Amino acid sequence: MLFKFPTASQAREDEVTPKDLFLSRRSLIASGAAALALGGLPMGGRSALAAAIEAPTTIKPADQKFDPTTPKKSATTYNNFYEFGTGKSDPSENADTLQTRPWEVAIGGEVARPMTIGIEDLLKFPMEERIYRLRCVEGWSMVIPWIGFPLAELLKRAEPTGNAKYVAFQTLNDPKQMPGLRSWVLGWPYVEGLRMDEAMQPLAILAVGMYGEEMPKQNGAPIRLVVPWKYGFKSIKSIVKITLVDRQPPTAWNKSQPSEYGFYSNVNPEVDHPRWSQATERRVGEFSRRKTLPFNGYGEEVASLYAGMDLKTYF
Ligand SMILES: Nc1nc2c(c(=O)[nH]1)N[C@H]1C(S)=C(S)[C@@H](COP(=O)(O)O)O[C@H]1N2
Ligand SMILES: [Mo]
Repeated sequence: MLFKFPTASQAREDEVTPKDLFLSRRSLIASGAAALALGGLPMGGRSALAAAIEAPTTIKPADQKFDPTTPKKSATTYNNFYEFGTGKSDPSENADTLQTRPWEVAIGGEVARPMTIGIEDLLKFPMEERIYRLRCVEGWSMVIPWIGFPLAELLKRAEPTGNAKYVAFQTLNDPKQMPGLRSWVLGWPYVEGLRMDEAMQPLAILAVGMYGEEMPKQNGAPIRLVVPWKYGFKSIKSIVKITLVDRQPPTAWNKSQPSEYGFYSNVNPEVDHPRWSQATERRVGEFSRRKTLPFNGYGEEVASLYAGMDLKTYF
């Protein structure tokens, strides 16, 4: 399967509508997976298509076979993005004030090549579709077809130094665009962090789209992290800053409730959150609950990162 990602800088202004500016997608008829991900797909202008980036698609077969993809409508109207309010429908109702162009991500700290990279250049990374489970610590989950590229690819470009042991992420912090910042819900800006080896794990992606389309604002446009083996709150949205550091960085939920939210936050059915059992989960759109899997089902790929660690202590 091929995706086409025309970017604003590649498309001629007079040939495209704003909707075309981001991405269009070739039909997916070549694959049986098509039916899962097909939605209303915007068609790109001619030049946009000509200049598009083509990339092979990776789909996790296990997810595809046993887990139906969550309807796009649910994944884009049932959100946590507290910068736009704490209700599940608040982000989809309020996030239109987020300005996603121009957008830059600053990468610095323990790197040989600090840089500021614009969204147009971020869109030039080879894109893949990854169907991942997203497990929220509140007890619900979704299966979402993300479009993005491994975080490791961006980090490598900045050339981490030997002192880079962790990666710190920061969300945009603009009360004019984000009404939720006017009240103290969390200490703003939203920040998150990963250990360096977690950040380099190829399952950890920076996502710029979902369901074959540009990332909706409520889901963290224009670029957000997706770390599928960790609780959803680690997957920080609308990132403006990435800093490589030598010490474990503060994280938004850990700062606000350290007894409830640890730094690692690997999905673990055996370690309950003080207020919510983590043993089972409800897929958004389904009624019955299913068993939560260790590392959210990605143990084969990531369990070795935590060999020898007591996951009850390092929750
Ligand atoms: N900046 C920011 N990122 C965030 C959040 C947030 O409130 N602010 N919520 C987190 C939580 S709790 C979850 S479960 C996921 C939800 O992602 P989704 O809305 O795309 O499903 O985003 C995470 N990223
Ligand atoms: Mo969450």
